[in-house]
Amino acid sequence: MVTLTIDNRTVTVPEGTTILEAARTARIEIPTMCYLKEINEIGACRLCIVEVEGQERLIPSCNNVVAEGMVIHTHSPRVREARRVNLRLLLSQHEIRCTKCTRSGNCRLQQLANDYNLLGEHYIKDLRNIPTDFSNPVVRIENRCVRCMRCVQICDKVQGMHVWDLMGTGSHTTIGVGKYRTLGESDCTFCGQCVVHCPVGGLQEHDDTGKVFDALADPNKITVVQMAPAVRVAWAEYYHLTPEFASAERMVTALKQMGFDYVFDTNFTADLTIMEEGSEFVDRFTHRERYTWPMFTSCCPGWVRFLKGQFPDYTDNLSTAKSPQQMFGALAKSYFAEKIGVDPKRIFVVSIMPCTAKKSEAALPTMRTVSDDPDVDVVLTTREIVRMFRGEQINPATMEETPFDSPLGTGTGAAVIFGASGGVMDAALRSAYYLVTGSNPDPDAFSAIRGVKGWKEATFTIPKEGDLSVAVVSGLSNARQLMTDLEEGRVHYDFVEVMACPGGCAGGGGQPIHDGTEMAEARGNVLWNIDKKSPVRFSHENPEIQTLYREYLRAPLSGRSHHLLHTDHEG
Ligand code: HC0
Ligand code: SF4
Repeated sequence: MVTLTIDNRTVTVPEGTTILEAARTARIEIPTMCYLKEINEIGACRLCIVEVEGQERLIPSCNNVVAEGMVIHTHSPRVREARRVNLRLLLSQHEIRCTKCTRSGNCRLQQLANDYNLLGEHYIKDLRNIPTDFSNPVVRIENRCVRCMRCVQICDKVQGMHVWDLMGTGSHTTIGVGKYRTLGESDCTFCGQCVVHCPVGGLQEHDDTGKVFDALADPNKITVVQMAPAVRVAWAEYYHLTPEFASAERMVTALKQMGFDYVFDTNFTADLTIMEEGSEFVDRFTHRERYTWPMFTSCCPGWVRFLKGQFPDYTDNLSTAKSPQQMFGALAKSYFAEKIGVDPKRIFVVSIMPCTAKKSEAALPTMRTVSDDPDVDVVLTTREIVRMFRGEQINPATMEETPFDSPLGTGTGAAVIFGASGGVMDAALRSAYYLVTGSNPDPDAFSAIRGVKGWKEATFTIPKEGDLSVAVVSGLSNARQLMTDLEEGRVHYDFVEVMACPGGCAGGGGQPIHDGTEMAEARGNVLWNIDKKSPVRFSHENPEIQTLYREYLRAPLSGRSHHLLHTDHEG
């Protein structure tokens, strides 16, 4: 252990601890912009500089480790003045138009400029003239970038995709898409992890709120909205509400007030996904020789794009089940349109997702099942819907609860856990067990695969069928390792769930941004708790799903189910 003094306090920490982390153990906050623990410790922003007695130069605290007897000052006059200079340098390359930036009010640079009283000063104005590419779900705005390198490092170290790279030299150094491609031409999966780790507004989702306002104002459109599992445990972070108060049903009221004609739940089609994907798995498992193994889940578009791009020989291993988002769109424009007796062309489907990649999934040419229009017309992130609420002066925190509409509005505990890593697998196993044995397992029988660990594995015994070996992976670096290990025969599984975002959709790229704080675990725990308290915890017991099969689809994997709910992953 090493003992040192920080701001007149004695601190004892393990050897090798950085000064920044040592200060944090004593609850001394040192400002940073670029720092992400164990991911980006490069001292790029120079805001975390501190003064060490006996050393002439100020040093960054994020990448210098403690030494016995050090005496450190984190907020001395020298430090403060140097920090102001470094902040000015950052501001000099940043387009200071906070009123038109989506991160206004949630921007580290804006906050520090305020805290260090730097507003109103004049900075260099000759910003680069690089046009913004609005053709993808992830949008990079050059003149807001502060070269903190977080996006590069997240993409390299956590997602293993190496999409972003340093470009140019000297004062022209910036961040761009490696190998001088456009983002659309690159391997980007649009997971949005770079967006949620950007400290300023240099990266954001493609804003689609205008299209939704237009549809809401169009008297010929019947507007139908679905809400993803993980959105319900994140929207209220903007309003500082407790998870108990911040229910999905309060969101329903707000969406109704906004003018949506029908508010439905993606949980409904998450249960349907289990019926289709679970049946598919049982079919594959009982005819093992016809298929290549393992079977992969197919509901995360970041993962699907990754697999098709990086390991295309494994595309057939993907379940043919569409994601719940896309099943919902296809059913809203078929089953539901028939039920209310309207032309599907009049139905405008909006998704609220924790995800940026869902925007590209909805735009796939294969996701136009019902007509030549997309089955899902617009995908909004959690951030976008909250912006819309704000613009309309709608505050869900002040609202009563309203139930979801029927018939696409009922979900079980098995559905809500889709939003957490391990949830899709857990829900699928609950129903696969039932399909094989005719009786329900303990709903918590598969809890070994829960939690945010990046790669989990377990073996479960299904009576009559034998042992089932499963893996649950989140984060694309882990997915790449999984694929390499599968290819090289180091691991063998029957069924694998992969989610592109660490911790699953709860930590998705479209979720509220808490600079430098990972939220997937806390949000995921709320989802698991909702499941625990749900009166129904098996997808096959969802009464609206049972009605859907009785009235319309007939059975899982029927001809109609195949047409509406499955895809060959071409395109
Ligand atoms: Fe997810 Fe989904 S769980 S991918 O993360 O399967 O976006 O929440 O909506 O579609 O249900 C995202 C979340 C979904 C889908 C569901 C799945
Ligand atoms: Fe989107 Fe969820 Fe996949 Fe992340 S894990 S890319 S939020 S579907």
